[in-house]
Amino acid sequence: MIQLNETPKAASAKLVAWVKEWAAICEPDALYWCDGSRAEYDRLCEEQIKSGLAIRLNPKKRPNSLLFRSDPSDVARVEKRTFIASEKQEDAGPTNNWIAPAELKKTMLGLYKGCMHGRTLYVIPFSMGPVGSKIAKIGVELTDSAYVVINMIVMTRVGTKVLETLGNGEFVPCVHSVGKPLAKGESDNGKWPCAPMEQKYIAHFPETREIWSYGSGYGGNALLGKKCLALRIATVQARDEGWLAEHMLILKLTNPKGEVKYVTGAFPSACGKTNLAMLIPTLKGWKVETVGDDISWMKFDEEGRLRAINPEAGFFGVAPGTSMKSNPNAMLSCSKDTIFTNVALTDDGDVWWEGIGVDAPAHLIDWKGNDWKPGQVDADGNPVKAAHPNARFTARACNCPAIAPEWEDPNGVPISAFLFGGRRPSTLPLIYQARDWEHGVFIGSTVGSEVTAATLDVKVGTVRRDPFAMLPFCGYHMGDYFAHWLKIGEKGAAKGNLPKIFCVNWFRKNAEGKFMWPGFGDNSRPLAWVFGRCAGTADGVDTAIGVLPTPESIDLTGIEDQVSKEDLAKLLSVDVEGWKKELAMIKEHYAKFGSKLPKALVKQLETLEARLG
Ligand code: SAT
Ligand code: MN
Repeated sequence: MIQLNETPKAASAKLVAWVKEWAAICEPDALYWCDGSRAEYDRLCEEQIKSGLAIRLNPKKRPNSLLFRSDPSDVARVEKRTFIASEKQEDAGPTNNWIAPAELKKTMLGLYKGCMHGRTLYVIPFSMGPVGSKIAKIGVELTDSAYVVINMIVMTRVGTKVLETLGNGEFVPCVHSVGKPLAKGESDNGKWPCAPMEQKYIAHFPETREIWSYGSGYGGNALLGKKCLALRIATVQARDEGWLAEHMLILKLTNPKGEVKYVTGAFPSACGKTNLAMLIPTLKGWKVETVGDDISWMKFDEEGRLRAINPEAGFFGVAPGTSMKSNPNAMLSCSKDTIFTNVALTDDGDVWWEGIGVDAPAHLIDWKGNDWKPGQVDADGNPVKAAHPNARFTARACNCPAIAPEWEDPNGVPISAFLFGGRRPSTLPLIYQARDWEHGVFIGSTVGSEVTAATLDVKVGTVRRDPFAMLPFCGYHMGDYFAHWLKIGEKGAAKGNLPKIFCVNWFRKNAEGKFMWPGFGDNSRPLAWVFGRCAGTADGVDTAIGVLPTPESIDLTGIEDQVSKEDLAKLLSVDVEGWKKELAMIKEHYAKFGSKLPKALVKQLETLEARLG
């Protein structure tokens, strides 16, 4: 093995020894310590282009941007190959896959042995959160994928400064390999390297805070700072240390008087979370700015307020459906300095995807690298998509026009409200407020969303329960996680500065199956109510399910022709029959957690049942 650069002076003996140990297992041809510099990023991009794995997009259209096409078998996070390997199965709980850590390590070490033949082992020191922030955490990822390195440079803070901050301190060790060793003289030949499905493992060892990933090069399977560290491992750390690691956007809301509140929100996938984080209000005088679009880490400050940081530095956004209409700020974020994966390529070297807001040109190269024309169908007569539905853009947060100036404040921003939401065509009102923290935890624990596409093994149209939008992201037993949320409430109650909790639903449909609420920028209207409730200026009425806005307290100025008074009344009413069905579904959902389901939540359920009459 050759070492391509010097071991950084700031690297601790412990870190160096750990790197050495893994190099001996994986047997790479070369070892390289990443410094996170621009020159390094550019060099790695050039290497990827030369090796045929990436295409440079037309710099006049998409400056400094690349397109990658993954293997068709490696296009998304694979939940069925994701494991929480706690010592006891019970600690992983009913929502996680489990294998005993010793057994899993044995299997994976067998795979790791010699897995980096013909490749370079990159060492990526990274910080989740502003370097040096008290809320931030440091990880070190070992990977044999240069694609992972450049994505980590965009999505996290990488480099020597991280090592200097780390010193001799603790880091989360993250090991990753694409699982495709090369024979002597063999190269990838422009083909995305990965291992077959049954050899893919995304493994978390919560007790030892380790992450081992093998066989996939895509997204959350491979960029280990994101879901693996910032959620699955961080939830365990947060439980032990008394803070919150959540799958939440963070937005800054400014009212016409210039007053500011920060709001976080948890939504299952396909509910427009990134759109909400970057929303452009239609309500005059209001402003939304982005602090984060996916993950929020929150710790109490001295005043008992939860302060949040976005542990990430970029957006790993779903491209299809993103347009100048649905999310102009996301479109502008990926207008330059962006890594695209599995989108379509235009003849003039730009990108295209379904729902980009402009018609497809007469010819494209699709995400599989094949010629594509509009209206093309496969052998079964189904339309062929030009971009994969989970095609992504990896864009720098600093390129987002709506990024809040304080998004990198190491102290975080004080949170006034939590939103929980899902895609619910019936029953759930547009918005309501929890009566108190415990009720809010009940709402979070019962989040559900309609399954819209064949993305999961669940039938389209059914409601999939996704508590706190954390179903695949909680590193321990979900029942204990609910208990942790209740404990945070007890801890925060004394100082009286706990965020208020709300449930939102932009997706209610009428009898004709049409959306009753326009959504997008008009979601600023319920947000204004949230602001008002936090400021003590907005009216609400206590109902069986929680506090609903009075119809007058939702500002419809300018959209009176889109939302009638009757529609608004319906959007803000309690559908007792629907809620009775909902109760039955919640009971079924809760049954999964057995004796770990906190008593306080059982009581919430009973209270709701009694209030519905
Ligand atoms: O692939 S990621 O985990 O980064 C995104 C997602 O699937 O939620
Ligand atoms: Mn997410």
